[in-house]
Amino acid sequence: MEARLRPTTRGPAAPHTVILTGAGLSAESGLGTFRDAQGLWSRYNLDDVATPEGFARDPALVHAFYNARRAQCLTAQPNPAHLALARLESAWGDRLLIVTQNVDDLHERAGSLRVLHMHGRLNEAFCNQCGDHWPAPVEMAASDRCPTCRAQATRPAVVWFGETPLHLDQIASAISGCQHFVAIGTSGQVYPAAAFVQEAAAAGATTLELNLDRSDITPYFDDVRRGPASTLVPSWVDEVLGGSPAHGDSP
Ligand code: BV8
Repeated sequence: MEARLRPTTRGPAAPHTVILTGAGLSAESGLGTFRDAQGLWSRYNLDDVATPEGFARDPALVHAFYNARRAQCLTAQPNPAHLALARLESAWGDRLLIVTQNVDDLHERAGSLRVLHMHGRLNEAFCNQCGDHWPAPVEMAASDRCPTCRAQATRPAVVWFGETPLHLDQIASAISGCQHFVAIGTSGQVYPAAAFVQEAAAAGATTLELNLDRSDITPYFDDVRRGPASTLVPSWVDEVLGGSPAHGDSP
């Protein structure tokens, strides 16, 4: 990937850079990843806690799974990787789009404003009856009632396996028009997110992977850098912004 990303055209403010983030970005904030050695899927059965069928079978187990993660999220802090991406956005504005698979709010708490949560958000609740959304309480339970229709049909506003991810049209449009695609801290095992790099490459974008280890999609990237996000991401942002935080390309 060229060291300095510069928009080559002054077209409409479509993002010239799309960044896909995964659980590895929040790992150094203390939030568990899914598929690493001690990952969440080594302690929970995905089918029991991250599918609509699992929720229908045992809502209490699913609420306990998300209540624990929601509580953990409250005490977690954005790490230097989240902060660096917020700095990049303040330099590039709407020429940068972050698409995250993460359901935590660390991007937002670091200051990022343009973030699409394609797998939903831990701090949001949803009513299966009327479709309303509201800020989730830390502890949700099957007996909770929807604040709008009063039905006992509330659930975490996250996208489970077999459910359609959010913002796919906006993501597809951004990827088809971007010049640079970067994936940070994702194992590339969950679709459709795992296919974004191939879509970006087919659209002519340069592709860069920042990850601690090799992922399932490493072979699809032009450039791959290995290391923990909390050091890799800030140094990459410094590099693309011209070497020091003070510099910044105008979008
Ligand atoms: C869909 C919920 C149709 C919220 C999640 C057969 C039947 C049915 C479906 C499928 C099928 N085969 C494939 C599918 C599709 C399925 C899928 O992909 N299954 C997989 C398991 C094969 N996908 C779906 O069902 C999706 N929906 O397909 O609908 C459709 C499709 C297109 C268009 C219309 C309709 C829905 C997927 C969403 C599922 N929900 N989460 C929650 O509980 O969080 S997915 C879950 O995995 C999380 O969201 C997580 O973010 C995501 C991806 O994982 P990663 O973020 O990559 O995390 P992981 O632990 O895997 O990896 C961590 C990485 O970080 C590693 O690479 C590691 O090296 C790195 N790392 C670690 N530490 C660091 C680090 N990197 C840097 N620094 C560090 N310090």
